[in-house]
Amino acid sequence: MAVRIAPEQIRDLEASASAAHERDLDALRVRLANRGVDAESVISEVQRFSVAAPSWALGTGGTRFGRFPRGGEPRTTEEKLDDIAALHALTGANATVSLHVPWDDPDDPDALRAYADDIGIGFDAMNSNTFQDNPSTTGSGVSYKFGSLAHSDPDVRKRALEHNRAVIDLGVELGSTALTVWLADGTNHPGQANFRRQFERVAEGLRELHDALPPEWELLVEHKPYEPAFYSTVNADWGSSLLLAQSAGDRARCLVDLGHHLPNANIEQVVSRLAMVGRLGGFHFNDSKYGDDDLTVGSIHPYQFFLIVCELVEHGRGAMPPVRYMIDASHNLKDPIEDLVQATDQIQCTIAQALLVDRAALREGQDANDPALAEEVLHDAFRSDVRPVVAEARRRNGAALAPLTTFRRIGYRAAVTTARGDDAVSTGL
Ligand code: LRH
Ligand code: MN
Repeated sequence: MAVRIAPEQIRDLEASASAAHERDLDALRVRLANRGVDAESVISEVQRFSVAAPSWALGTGGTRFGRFPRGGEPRTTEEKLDDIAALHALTGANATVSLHVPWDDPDDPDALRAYADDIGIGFDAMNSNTFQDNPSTTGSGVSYKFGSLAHSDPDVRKRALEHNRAVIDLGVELGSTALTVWLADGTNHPGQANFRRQFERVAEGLRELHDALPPEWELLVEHKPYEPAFYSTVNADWGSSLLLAQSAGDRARCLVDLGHHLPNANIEQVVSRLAMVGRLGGFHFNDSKYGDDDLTVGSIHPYQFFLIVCELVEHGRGAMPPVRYMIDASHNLKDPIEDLVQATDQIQCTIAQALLVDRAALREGQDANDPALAEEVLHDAFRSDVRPVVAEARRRNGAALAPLTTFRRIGYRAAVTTARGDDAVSTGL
């Protein structure tokens, strides 16, 4: 029996916090008005925003050194949708899920779509998987050990294309309109493979996939510098990804996973470049300290995340541009839903801060070569406590003022652990 979180339940639990919220909101409304900012425009833009939840991050993540499942994890794709519906009830900003095949491999796509419709969850980009051997994707005699679309063996490449096309077919049945292709393809040893031949094989494969896209669909290519390959990766950086998207076709764009950049990379500039040439397709939001750590959004580099969102608002002429926003995280220690609540809250707050940037004053500082002034303009926005307008946006979406506290007070995890069992473990990373 699925556990649902109803808007009335949230309202009743948060009734005592409503007066304080109104006071904080009124005070912020005045402060913003003094800066020429209409709080209503910020509230409605935050209300409008939604970020897809990853189906592979509703269980406990782990590393090669260990995994500490907590029980009560979703055992089926339906139960993952239940958890995303609970998340969305609290944030008002996670109306879609991004599935990963074959970690999600529904027997009856129509039934799954009907189930999702019932609970108000849609399907964002589908993710294929040619980085693990799996009977349903490789079958016998084929392995992705030495790559997939880049593999020297045409049978392996053929199999990888078949899998991607099958993922598109499933997505069509579910109402999705995008395929994300992240390839682990690369090498561990100098000389192991020819860089150019590998790249050309991948480019050819992506062109074939692009040309097989149903109408309205788009192809997202996701770059990553290393892991699991530790000497070279075919689609290692934004430059390689842009070349692959441009050679694949008009409906191919680049997906930027924030954790897929070498230390000190200027990710906000990467975003600006891809947006400038019309090839920015979407994001996997997370944060990192060292490698592809898949930590909570904005938990390590909040100012960098703010600068990235400022580039998006700039590109969107004062609003978030219509690209695909998704979270891609792995929860080794935190409750998966709590981590996704915090990630979504951080994204909502950062959007509100970016909307406070006085872009005319910033331009003035830039044109006058006055870096101190330009920086002050950014700091003014970044140092603004926007939580009241974000809470109000959630409240108007029928969601929670304080989603994490309310999630705990509702006792959702305990309820689903009773329903699913202590040993229930989810598919995914
Ligand atoms: C690769 C990646 C990719 C997914 C996987 C779950 O590191 O970011 O987006 O396929 O994580
Ligand atoms: Mn990713």
